[in-house]
Amino acid sequence: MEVPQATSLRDIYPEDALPVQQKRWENLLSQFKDTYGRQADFVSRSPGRVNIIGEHIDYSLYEVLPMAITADFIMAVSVRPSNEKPRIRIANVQSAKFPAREFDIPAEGDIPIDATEHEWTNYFKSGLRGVSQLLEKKRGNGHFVSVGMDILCDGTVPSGGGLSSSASVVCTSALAVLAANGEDRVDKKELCELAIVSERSVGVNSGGMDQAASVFSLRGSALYVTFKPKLDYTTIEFPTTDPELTFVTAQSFVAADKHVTGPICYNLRVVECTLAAVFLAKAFGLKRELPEDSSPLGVSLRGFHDTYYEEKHGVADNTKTSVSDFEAQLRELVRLTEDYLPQEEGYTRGEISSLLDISEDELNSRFTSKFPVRAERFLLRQRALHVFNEALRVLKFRQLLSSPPEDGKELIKSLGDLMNETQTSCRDVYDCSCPELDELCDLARSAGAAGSRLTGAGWGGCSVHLVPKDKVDAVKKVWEEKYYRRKFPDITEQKLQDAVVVSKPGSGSTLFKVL
Ligand code: NG1
Ligand code: MG
Repeated sequence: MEVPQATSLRDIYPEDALPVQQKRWENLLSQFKDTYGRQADFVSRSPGRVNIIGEHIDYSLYEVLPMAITADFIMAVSVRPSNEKPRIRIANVQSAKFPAREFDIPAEGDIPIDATEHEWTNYFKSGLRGVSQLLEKKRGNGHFVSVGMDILCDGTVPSGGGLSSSASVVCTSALAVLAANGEDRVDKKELCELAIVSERSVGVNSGGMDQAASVFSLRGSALYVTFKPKLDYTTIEFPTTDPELTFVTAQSFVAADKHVTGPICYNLRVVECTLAAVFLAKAFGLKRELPEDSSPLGVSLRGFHDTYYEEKHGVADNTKTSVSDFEAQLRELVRLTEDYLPQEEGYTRGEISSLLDISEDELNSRFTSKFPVRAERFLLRQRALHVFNEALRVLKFRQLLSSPPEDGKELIKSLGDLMNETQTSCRDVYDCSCPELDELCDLARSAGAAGSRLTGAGWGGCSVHLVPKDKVDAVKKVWEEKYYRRKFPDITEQKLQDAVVVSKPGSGSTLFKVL
């Protein structure tokens, strides 16, 4: 599947978004000319995503169900003359917030990226670095140096908002660098894998959900993303129901900063899930080492899951197990975890290393050094229970979409119930919610939302709600009165507009040739 080349914005955005997008793109292209004195060659584009269900399980390699949203990152590019030293000039339409930068592309070695600083061009650099490494391998004629590029960007995905702003920048950047270097027939999976690796180089050992949703999405469909045995996806049409299924996203305006290495931090959850996998493997007496996989630290709960069934139940290759058997396995793993990981108070490094029969130094070097985490206790039980139960909810949600009950009201209630269970688990078991997100969800449910939950990493950022169309205004109203105007009395109308968005499943990465 190749990244589509669009010649009209109609190929990219839903009808009702066209007027705004037309003006936005015209502004980008005219500002490009003013900035660089010539017309852009092409525009690269990748959207943000909202995760409908399957939270904090992609890095454990379980399936997730996101969809692309209309908000995206667009990048107008022109290739600089090849007889000059290759140089990057990158600017943003929001020049005050994201100041213009210039830098030469080094003749040898990788593009330098200082991941400790929150420099907005780091995500572009990570895309540039990823593409350079890919093309060096692919073209095989020594060190690859990209052509010079003049760039102007415009992003509308709120950053730190759980709608994957970072992934939209990395996917757009990688696509732009590929196209600038003559690779304008880009395989979607190649672009997605490249974006996942690239984003990890700027310090967040994320899963692959965001990049998959940004690259693969087709308008009108949700995306069912699998990570094992390899990254793959299927699109799932939303059934047309009465009342119509409407997804609404609402910002909490609490900045979720994943780079915080405090107890509530993304990287700590990745470490806890990884430790839970190796702990369970040992506790269940698995003989074989867990298989090396594409999870951030190389072994995952999914790897444990498959190895357990292959070894203990003689299953040849568990990734080929039927959905119903897989569901039964997950239910059994929930029960076994309750027995084998009894400590609600969590496990210390000492307890874990002694069970694994390794030194604490080895434990630290293998699991808690790649990304710095500060924690005395690791809540292995809670994290494993959330992951197995959440993986079950994704399967049930997908089945409901694929074979919906006749009655639309029943469908919306069943889907909503699953989303509410996810929110409860994120709040009480995985501890990645926050009071503001909980309040947005309670208010939405009180006004008729069928399902309400945080979306993305949590600890702030965004929420997603399944709302029957005829209840959308009531939900917006209760948020405005009881949340936004109360917490932010001087909120501007524009910020209020941007806070709540009715999200239709949008299209993914696209290249747009400027004619
Ligand atoms: P957000 O918060 O939208 O960037 C993050 C991870 C995802 C996934 C979700 C939780 C990054 C880049 N993305 O999404 O891989 O783990 O949290 O489900 O960190
Ligand atoms: Mg992100």
